[in-house]
Amino acid sequence: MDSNKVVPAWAGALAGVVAGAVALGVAYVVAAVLAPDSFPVVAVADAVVDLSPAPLKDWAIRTFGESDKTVLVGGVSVVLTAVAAVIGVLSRRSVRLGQAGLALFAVVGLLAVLTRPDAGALDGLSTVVGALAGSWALTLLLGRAVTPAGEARTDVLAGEGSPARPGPEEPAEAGRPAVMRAGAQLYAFDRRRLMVGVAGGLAVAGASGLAGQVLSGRRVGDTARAEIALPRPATPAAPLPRGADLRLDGLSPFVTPNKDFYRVDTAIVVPQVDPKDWTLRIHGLVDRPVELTFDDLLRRPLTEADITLTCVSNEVGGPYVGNARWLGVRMADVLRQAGLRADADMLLSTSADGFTCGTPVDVVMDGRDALFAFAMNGEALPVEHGFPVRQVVPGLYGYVSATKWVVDIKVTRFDTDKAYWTPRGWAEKGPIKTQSRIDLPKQGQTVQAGRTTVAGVAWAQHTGIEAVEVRIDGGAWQRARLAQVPGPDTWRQWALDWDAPAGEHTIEVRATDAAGRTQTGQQAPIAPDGATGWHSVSVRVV
Ligand SMILES: Nc1nc2c(c(=O)[nH]1)N[C@H]1C(S)=C(S)[C@@H](COP(=O)(O)O)O[C@H]1N2
Ligand SMILES: [Mo]
Repeated sequence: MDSNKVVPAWAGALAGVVAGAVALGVAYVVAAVLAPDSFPVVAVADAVVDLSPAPLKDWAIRTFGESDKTVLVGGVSVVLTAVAAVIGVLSRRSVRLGQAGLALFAVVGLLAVLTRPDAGALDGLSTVVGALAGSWALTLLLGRAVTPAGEARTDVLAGEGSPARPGPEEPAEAGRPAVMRAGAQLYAFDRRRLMVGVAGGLAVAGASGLAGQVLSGRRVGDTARAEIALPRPATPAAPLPRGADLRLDGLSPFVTPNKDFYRVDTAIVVPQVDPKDWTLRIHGLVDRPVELTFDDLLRRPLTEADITLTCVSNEVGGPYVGNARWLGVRMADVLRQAGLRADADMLLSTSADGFTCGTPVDVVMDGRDALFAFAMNGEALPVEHGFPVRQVVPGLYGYVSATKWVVDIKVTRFDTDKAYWTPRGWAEKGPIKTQSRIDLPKQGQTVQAGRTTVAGVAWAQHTGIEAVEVRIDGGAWQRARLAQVPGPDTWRQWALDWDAPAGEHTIEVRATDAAGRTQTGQQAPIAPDGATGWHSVSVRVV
């Protein structure tokens, strides 16, 4: 039946959008039960992340920061809504056409879902069931959009009983809806019936969305996490020196609370890994492949260490750095058990969601506290920080070392394998560059004239910070006082008292590492291997 002329375009678009909402709501609840990242919107967003060129990704991280994922999912949703509206408008001509549009959509969703590295056999189900629900809703809604408007006058009918065939329409006039005919029947647009259908569709979409939300609220990671009793470490961390935290208002605390710890990853939906099912497989260039369960890991001699993690995407003065006390097993112990071959120079670690890091073997084996960590600041790893197990390697940026939800280590060579970020324009190896940051005063702050404190943090992981200097308005460098540190693997707080005169002032900072190397003032962008330059803030003193 051709409802093209009788159903206005806006009503078609509305039907399309509501049908789309039903499709997504149903897909969401099915995905919540089966596998949360099989939700097609998430899978498509994931595919966008993986396929988009590095500069675009960097721009997104810079522009949207930690809300980049929200923005992306929002963007995908806007596109989906627009396409659903178009499908609805087309469906007025033929419901088949609309169904074909939906099917095409489902194929795109399915492709995104099934090409995920961790895709399971059932993962396509949410997309398929969602598309069927959407198609059903669309047919129902368009059926409701028209209503019989009495018998057609027989004298204009070409032939009784002939298949439904569009006839000439009677144009809409004020107060009288357009009608059309199918066989002997005249049809008119029925706004009221459509709206009742729309309300019903929205109710279905809302209810299934809500159900999906409730179901995905209690995920296996969260429940399993609460049940873990942390064993005592064989090698505890040295007690924190008294003066490790200067406790200044506005200065980053020495230990970053888990809830404030920065998060950077490619996962749109946080992988939910049950420690009961978790294993870590170590294979490749080894004498004896090893497979560990979570219990195996907990039974080994444990090491606890304070380590500051840094992201290569951290701009000078940026927030993607945090310090925590980690508990885990030394990677070197496990690798020695496997027996590394002499030609191996890279550990290609893979996460439960298919992300990979390439970590230099020599760094992990040189005696530093490179860990398979399962606890952070005295609690089991938060799910978004890699529960049940992640890597932490002092001195290397996260993208080459800190694999969260780690499940597999292939011992290999840099000339054989490429990790996730390497073909995307980032350096193969990522040692952390020495940096320092001014936490207070803040950029643009108005400060009272007189004695005030300038303070911040500096880091040069696994070498340590030996000095921090500050200068005002390009003047002489002045030594800041340094807080104590437990070792070379954490950041170090610093502070300087400043007798601030009225006016506009610029404060700059630079650090020198324990090997005597002073941080360069030369500015470099974050790609390919980390930003350089001195952090500066401008303040107004009154
Ligand atoms: N599975 C997985 N692990 C990952 C990443 C990722 O995208 N996926 N990102 C890495 C990067 S770039 C950084 S900086 C750190 C950040 O760890 P955090 O989120 O716990 O702070 O995790 C690393 N581990
Ligand atoms: Mo990172």
